[in-house]
Amino acid sequence: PGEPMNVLLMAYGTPYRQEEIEPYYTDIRRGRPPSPELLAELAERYHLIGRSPLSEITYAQAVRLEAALNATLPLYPQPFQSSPGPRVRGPARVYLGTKHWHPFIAEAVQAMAQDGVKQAVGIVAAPHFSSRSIAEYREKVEKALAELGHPFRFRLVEAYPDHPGYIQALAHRVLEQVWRLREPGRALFLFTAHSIPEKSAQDGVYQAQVRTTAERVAQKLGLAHWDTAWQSAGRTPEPWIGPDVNERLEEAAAQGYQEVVVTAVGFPSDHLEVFYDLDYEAQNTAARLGLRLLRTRSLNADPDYIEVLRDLVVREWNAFE
Ligand code: FEC
Repeated sequence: PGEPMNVLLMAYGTPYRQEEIEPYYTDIRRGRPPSPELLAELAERYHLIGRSPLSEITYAQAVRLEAALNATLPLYPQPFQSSPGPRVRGPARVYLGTKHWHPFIAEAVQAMAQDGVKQAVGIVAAPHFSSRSIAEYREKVEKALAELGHPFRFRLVEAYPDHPGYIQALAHRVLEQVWRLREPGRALFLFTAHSIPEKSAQDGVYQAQVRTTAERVAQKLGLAHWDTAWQSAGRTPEPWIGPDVNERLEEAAAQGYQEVVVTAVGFPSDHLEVFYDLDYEAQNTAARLGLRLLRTRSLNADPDYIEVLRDLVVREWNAFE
């Protein structure tokens, strides 16, 4: 009783400055520095998009989630049956930890321990479970907790591929693109998520969750033609799950589609892999194929997505016995 609702919001992290690209990339590669060619190629991708807005968006999500948790009035008309609010109406505190750059997850856990946190809920700004995403966030929290002698109890929201508010928020944005189509009934709707190596995806959980999200959105909008595809596969020789979004666009052109709407359901926020991989690379592929490609805008720190995070966090907090 009286314990504030402590939340650890986690996301991928991005370098703030150009000179941080190398150590960031080294962290992603688990401490192995990239070759000069790989580094130059990544720096060029950042250069082409200007810079990634991921850190600002993640920060805005944390600030707004904290405000939503502390609000006594709902900030947004509820599109779904949402949870009533914190059981203990103390001040809620949201800490921010990112996987591959500052503030690192371990730094956030340390700050929480210093503040005397006894119990906390974690949530990742990524809706689908995979051994290369949510599982790694959990490992990082658990390692930091173990190093500090387990200062607080921790529960993690594992995944939310079919949360009704999340589906509603996506459907709302896909609909904005439907309005722009010349022939909505003849367009292909592609729902993408980050590819992962095949060997990390053998249980099929990740693919099934992404499929569920796509299916729910398609059902809600009554989309006639839709599919899932994978994007942003890493630059490694091992096989990654496919089809890659660019391959799927080739296939779409061969199938006679003229308009395609792509929605990156695996990422709530705008960042390098939306602005480069979709808006630059996939757009170039589409142009080459004579396809009209429209990209659905991201959820970012918009109130409907914040309400989804709030609902999930409150439910998880209430699951502490
Ligand atoms: O805007 C930005 O600066 C950061 C964008 C960014 C997001 C992101 C999300 C995910 N990743 C996932 C898996 C992998 C695996 C590897 C990998 C590599 C990279 C590289 C960059 C990068 N990722 Fe990422 N990812 C983002 C950025 N990612 C840069 C390194 C260059 C490259 O390969 O393109 C391969 C690691 C290895 O080499 O061992 C695997 C997954 C997600 C979605 C879930 C999440 O957000 O956590 C899964 C955003």
